[in-house]
Amino acid sequence: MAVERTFIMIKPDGVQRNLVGDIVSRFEKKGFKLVGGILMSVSQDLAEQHYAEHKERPFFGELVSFITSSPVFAMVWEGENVIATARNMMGKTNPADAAPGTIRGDYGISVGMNIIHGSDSPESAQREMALWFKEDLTDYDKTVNKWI
Ligand code: RTP
Ligand code: MG
Repeated sequence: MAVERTFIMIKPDGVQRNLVGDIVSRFEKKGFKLVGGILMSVSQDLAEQHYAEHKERPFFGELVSFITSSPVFAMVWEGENVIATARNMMGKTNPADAAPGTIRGDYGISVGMNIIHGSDSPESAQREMALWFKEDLTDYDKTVNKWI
């Protein structure tokens, strides 16, 4: 299995509800490596580009206004199979269907405010990392990784 990178974003509700530390901790404890992270306000343009695949959906306007309403914490995580594993750690899109033990299953109630975004494929991860992280990501060795 190849080492991958994925784009993860803690949405405005997660930042406002003080879940940044818990979520970062889950990915660290799992064994993934943080290679980029920034707390930022999201422009209308960036939000629309990020969710472009949903632009014809009825909830698009609400989704964009939610993502631009308050800062997000955008990250890139690296590790073996990290794209699919991060999605499993997040749980199903609707927190009502997300299993306990997942981020959305533990902390979310509504589909509109579901705390976290994660890339859903290698193609999405490439596109989203290029969109959100214009500067280089940080390459470094983590010696602990030989135990994972
Ligand atoms: P995300 O892109 O945010 O990681 O979520 P996802 O892949 O699990 O779900 P996706 O189908 O890509 O939907 C994007 C976001 O749109 C909102 N949504 N609202 N009101 C609705 O019926 C509805 N459906 C989707 C959710 O916040 C979802 O995360
Ligand atoms: Mg999605």
